[in-house]
Amino acid sequence: MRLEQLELRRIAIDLVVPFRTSFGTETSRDVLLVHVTTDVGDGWGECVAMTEPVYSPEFVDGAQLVIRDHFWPVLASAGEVRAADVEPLLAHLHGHPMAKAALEAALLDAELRAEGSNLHARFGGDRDRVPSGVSVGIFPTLDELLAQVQGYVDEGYARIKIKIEPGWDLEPVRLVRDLIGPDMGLQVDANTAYARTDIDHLCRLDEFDLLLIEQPLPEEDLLGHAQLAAASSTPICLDESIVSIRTAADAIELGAAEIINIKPGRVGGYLAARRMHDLCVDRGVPVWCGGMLETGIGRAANAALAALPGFTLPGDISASSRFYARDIVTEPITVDDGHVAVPTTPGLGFELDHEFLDAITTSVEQVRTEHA
Ligand code: OSB
Ligand code: MG
Repeated sequence: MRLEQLELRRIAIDLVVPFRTSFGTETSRDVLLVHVTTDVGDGWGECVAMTEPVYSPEFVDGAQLVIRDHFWPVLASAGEVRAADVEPLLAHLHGHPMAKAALEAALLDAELRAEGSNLHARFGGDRDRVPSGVSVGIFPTLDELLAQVQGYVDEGYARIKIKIEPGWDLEPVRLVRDLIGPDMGLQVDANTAYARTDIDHLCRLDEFDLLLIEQPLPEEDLLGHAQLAAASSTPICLDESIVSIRTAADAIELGAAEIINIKPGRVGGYLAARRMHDLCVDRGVPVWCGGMLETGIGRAANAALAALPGFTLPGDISASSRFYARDIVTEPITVDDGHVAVPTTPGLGFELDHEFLDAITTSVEQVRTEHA
């Protein structure tokens, strides 16, 4: 394809319930959508960068700038490009995996649509539906937490993940385990809120038969995670730490990652996410697909990724309604019998609801590229 136009569109979309993690509370998302027009058609990608750099160094204004001023000029002047060329063409520009992932996703959407194909077919996942887990935030009271969890159990989710932080761990986990019973999958995510000095404390979670503890320690602390993994009988899963195939391989070898949460935005794109899956399968490490509160664009593509055979644990691929009253796609993801259907519509697997998209658009920036 030859790239003709870049559109950077920002939307404001409210969450149905505030989402609190150890790094802060979100009540709405300011989402950057990347829309590319090429000589074979157009495509859309969603950037998962948040407003503030609290999950990783990226933030949405920075992502927009680096795509517009640094990434797009390289790709637009490269002549014929395929989605698979994005990563190598931008490799000399350090970091910004979420921005790169969004641009690559837009090219992938355009390319697949032009081929009359979709991401599920491209990846070759062997399932047409994937188990759906739900990520539950921190609440002002335990009663509110339990009421939310009960609602998700009633909706049929296949597993529950609750956010923890110092002061909100053993008691909420005990109560949620009692509520959902011994057979339902339960896991916790600390988003780096603990320190190596908390290893003994974190081992007290062992009695609750959790599927995993996600990213308890700071992202750079691979050795601390290895020490915790050796001490704890609950498997340690990394999220924030795993920023590349190399960190994944090293964390596995160190014994710091017994399970890996794969997020396409964090690792630089869906194609890199697929390669990380392949590495983990090769090393015998289970993976699951994480989420970043995506709209229907990102969630559709996540479901196609999660259909690959190494995704043996339920992902954070909840129904659109878990976060949004109305989505920007015409067929928002739903949970049926604890599962989400893997979309097979052309491209990444969604069609936009243009009327709603326009209604919640807060800015549009366009860059045209004239080819000689
Ligand atoms: O750590 O997995 C995380 C959302 C934003 C940033 C980080 C995380 C999360 C979630 C939400 O847990 C998962 C989802 O999108 O359903
Ligand atoms: Mg996480």
